[in-house]
Amino acid sequence: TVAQASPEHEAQPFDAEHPLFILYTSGTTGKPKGIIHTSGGYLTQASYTHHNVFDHKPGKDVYWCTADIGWVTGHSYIVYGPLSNGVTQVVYEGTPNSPDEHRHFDIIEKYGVSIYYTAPTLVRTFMKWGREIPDAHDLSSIRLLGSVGEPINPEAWRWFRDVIGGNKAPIVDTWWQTETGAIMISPLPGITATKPGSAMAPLPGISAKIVDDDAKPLGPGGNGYLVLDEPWPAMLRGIWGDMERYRDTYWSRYAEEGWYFAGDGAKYDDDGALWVLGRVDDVMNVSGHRISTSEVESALVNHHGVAEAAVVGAADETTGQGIVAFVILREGVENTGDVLIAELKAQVSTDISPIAKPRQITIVPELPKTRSGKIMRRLLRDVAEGRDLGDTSTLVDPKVFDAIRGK
Ligand code: 7RM
Repeated sequence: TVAQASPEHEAQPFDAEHPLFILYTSGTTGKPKGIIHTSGGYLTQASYTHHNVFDHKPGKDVYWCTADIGWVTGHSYIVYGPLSNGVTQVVYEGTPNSPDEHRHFDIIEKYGVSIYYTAPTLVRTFMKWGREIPDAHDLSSIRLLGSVGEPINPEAWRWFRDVIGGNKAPIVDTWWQTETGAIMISPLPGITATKPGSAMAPLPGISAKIVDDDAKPLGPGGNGYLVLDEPWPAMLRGIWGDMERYRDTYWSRYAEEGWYFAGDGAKYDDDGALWVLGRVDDVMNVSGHRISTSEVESALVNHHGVAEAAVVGAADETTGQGIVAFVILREGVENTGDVLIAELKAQVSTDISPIAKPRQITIVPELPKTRSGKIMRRLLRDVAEGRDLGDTSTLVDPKVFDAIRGK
């Protein structure tokens, strides 16, 4: 118990390669992998990125990373990075709507939170609840916002900056993985000019490329695979108990080049800004056109009535895959049925192209998500293709499927 614990703690030295932790990935795509991290490199990079990406000033800032401590974001940016930098921080566990939807804003106001690091899924939830809620609070202490976990759609980015950031706080959209241990691609506040929805560029010391199947680097507009072509201090050291799977998953695709395969699709825009498009397994193939799920989701959320959208490619006899969308409406928006669905299809058609128009759109009350806010598209594909559900053990709320199927 706490009473029995010693008030003294003497730090112990460890070898740099001493194992630090094994963290199982959330497994949106299948069997979880135990990712191994070690001490020296991981701590160095967690500390360095926490200091620089969040422009953290010890003793001045009040920092709040809203992640679960059991997600890698909690490990690197609640525990190791912040504590190594002498942070003053909010550590909070609980839902954002208990006792009511003001919870996060009450905390920001009460403690004067200056750096707020969260996930796009929560930003969209706040949008759904309406801006009256944050508007009822003094959020002027906020000077920096962060986003992590999935691509942030431009609409949510703008809302985040405007409503939570007082239209002045920079947003750092941080791309990284359990496997990378620390932030790899992100703007640096006050240094990098940002664009809503783009993670912009690799951090100093990090090297990334976007390449095609033949390892050819792609220029602006080309949609390809994100690879890390140089090592980095916090890189994973293996998959616990399965080194063959480790080699196979990350190092076999570009074995000749010796590049790390991240499993994400990405592109550069005409200004050279980097856009992460989501997991490669989530890219759809419609009549030979490669369309990313996040692009279609972003177009749907652009409609004023839509709070959140999840898109999957379901087997289709004529087109190979057909686009199936699940959509949550904003609070107070009336579901006009076919009229609304026609509007949504038209929106995607004009925003992207007629080929990206969903074959089917279903209005649902909830989406199946992991605790880190990632949509379980594998399970939605099961629903769209009429299959029984696979492993649902990493879902926050397995009951959402009754609602989605209208039971
Ligand atoms: C930190 C974390 C990793 C996967 C990754 C991406 C997606 C994370 C962003 C992002 C676009 C971002 N670790 N992802 N951050 N996609 N922009 N800023 O999430 O191991 O749980 O997931 O998450 O697909 O490969 S994780």
